[in-house]
Amino acid sequence: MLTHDFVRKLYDRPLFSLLDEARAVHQANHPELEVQLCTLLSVKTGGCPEDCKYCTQSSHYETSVGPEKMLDVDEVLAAARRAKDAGSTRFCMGAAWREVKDGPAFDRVLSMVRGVKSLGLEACVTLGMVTTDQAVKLKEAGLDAYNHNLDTSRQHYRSIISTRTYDDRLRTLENVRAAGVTVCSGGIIGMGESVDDRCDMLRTLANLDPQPESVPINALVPMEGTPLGALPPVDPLELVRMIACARILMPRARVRLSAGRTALSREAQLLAMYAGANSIFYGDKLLTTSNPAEDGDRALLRDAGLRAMAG
Ligand code: SAM
Ligand code: DTB
Ligand code: SF4
Repeated sequence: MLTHDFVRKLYDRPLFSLLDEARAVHQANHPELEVQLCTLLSVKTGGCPEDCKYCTQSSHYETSVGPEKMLDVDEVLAAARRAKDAGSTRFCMGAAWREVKDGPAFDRVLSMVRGVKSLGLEACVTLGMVTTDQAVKLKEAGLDAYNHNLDTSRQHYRSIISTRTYDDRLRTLENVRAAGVTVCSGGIIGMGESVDDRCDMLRTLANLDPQPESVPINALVPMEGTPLGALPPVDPLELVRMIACARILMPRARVRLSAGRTALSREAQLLAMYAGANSIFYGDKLLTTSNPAEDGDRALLRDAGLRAMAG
């Protein structure tokens, strides 16, 4: 088991020494110069009963995002087809739910998963808490991965979300694992947490057995109307440190440079990829916020001699 002290010493290393090690681990485990492109779609937006302080979709805050109807399967599959044609190999569907409830809405998600799989894409969903039975149904529909982020440390979690606990979060990850679906779990930096909080989150993720196959590292996108809407932007070098640590601690995982790229220079994004990020969200929208344009991302990879992962 990794200790907090070990992770903290890694995080505090001189930047170049941290980068050297991250690069070596990356090359040993992911020798191909490849970045996976994933497209996100919010299939049920807004009106969420949870109170995550960063989120536009929580019904607790007045934001520009209101509750919307769930999308139809056909609309979702049309978007998935566009994503595939544009070069994505993974399609991630999000719903602003506290938890999955059995019934027509969940059945619709199962149809979406079957449809996305029939297009030859990896399918991922993020739907809040799930039971093992529900995760088994998702697995049977063909789901590859379930995203459920720890977001931050156990300690800091309490000041970010009051409507559920860290243990609820860990239980869902166990249920997903028990159903044989791969785990996608990471977090956000820039929410007023300390470096110890960041290290604690990394330690918890890396000590999961088996480790998550996919680790998204988000930089907070401060959204108007949310309690964290006025926080200052994170220093891109902090994001690079976080990614380098994730790469070293979870050598086989796909580390995803996730929300917050619109505030990063091309150079900062490439440094994050050098440090071990080998996936980005592709397409000009995340769930409710904007993401860099596709042509700029293609140019970025091309200029650096990186390839988009083939389907
Ligand atoms: N409702 C589901 C849940 O929370 O598990 C799924 C959707 S939720 C929007 C997925 C993840 O997006 C969150 O766990 C959080 O890490 C990330 N996220 C949401 N809003 C964000 C923001 N403003 N900035 C950065 N990351 C954000
Ligand atoms: C993750 O860690 N980041 C993605 C994905 N998992 C679902 C979501 C980012 C959302 C950013 C805020 C928004 O667009 O609403
Ligand atoms: Fe709801 Fe997920 Fe947003 Fe939290 S992060 S308010 S659970 S949609």
